[in-house]
Amino acid sequence: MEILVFGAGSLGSLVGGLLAREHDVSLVGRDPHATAVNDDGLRITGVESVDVRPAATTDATGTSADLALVTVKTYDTEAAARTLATGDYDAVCSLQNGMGNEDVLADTVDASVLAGTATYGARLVDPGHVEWTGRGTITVGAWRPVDDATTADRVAAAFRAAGLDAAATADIRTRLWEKLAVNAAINPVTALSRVENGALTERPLAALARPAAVETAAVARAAGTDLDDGTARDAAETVARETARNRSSMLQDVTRGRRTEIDAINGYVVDRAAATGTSAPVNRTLADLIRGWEAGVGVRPPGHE
Ligand code: KPL
Repeated sequence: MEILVFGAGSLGSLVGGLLAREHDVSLVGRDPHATAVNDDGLRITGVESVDVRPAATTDATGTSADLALVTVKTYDTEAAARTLATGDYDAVCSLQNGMGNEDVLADTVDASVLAGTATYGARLVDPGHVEWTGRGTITVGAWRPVDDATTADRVAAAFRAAGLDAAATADIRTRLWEKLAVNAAINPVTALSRVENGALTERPLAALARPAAVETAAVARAAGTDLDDGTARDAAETVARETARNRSSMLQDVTRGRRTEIDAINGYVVDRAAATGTSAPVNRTLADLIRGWEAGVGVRPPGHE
């Protein structure tokens, strides 16, 4: 399968690199990473060591592929969708954190749109080198058309053919809320405490991460998605354990002084709570702390105060 991975950061490089063992993969990323991959290939170390030679570019305008995987940060989804709209893809699949990405893709790109969740842990070490810090799973499902199970099955099978742990589901909307609970629990707490994911399996941080996940499940139910507290809590704990040595993407963002995905994660939970007449005080506190940090270091864009 021809696969374009739009967003060769940590997760995109890891997933794209693993897929390149079996498929014809092109990474879309920034320099110097894209040039290093083109010149010397992509090196994956950690859970497994893999050396592959996917193509890499900084500009995906007008390209075509069977599948475009979107792995950019949530605040870059609109720009990615506009670029993808200039090309030709049978299917586009978001593997991003947070909520709202699929609607942006479906509104802009003329292709089948899939939603996906990924719990793999990854860290970009150097240009051309990504560390695989935790085994995970990938789940994909039809977003538009809502009943396009064939495309979801085909994409999951392509992932599995390359050795990834992947499955298709008919209930991707519930899975997205479950993954949101995982990110709402893990990302801001690890970023604020500057710890690896595994620290959230123990006190004192477990006592903060757990209610963030449970609160997200309550908001999901208020918004019409049947996610129970235990499922959300167990999902967050399982991912924290299985990616114990990973530095979450939000911790990597704050360490590098970059904007985070807080608005699409805990910020989204708070917004949906307000819209459905519930409250989410733990998520609000975590969102406010991260937003305060972003404002303090000057990475919060105007209009997002
Ligand atoms: O999605 C992640 C992230 O860091 O953004 C998890 C799965 C929590 C891995 O760290």
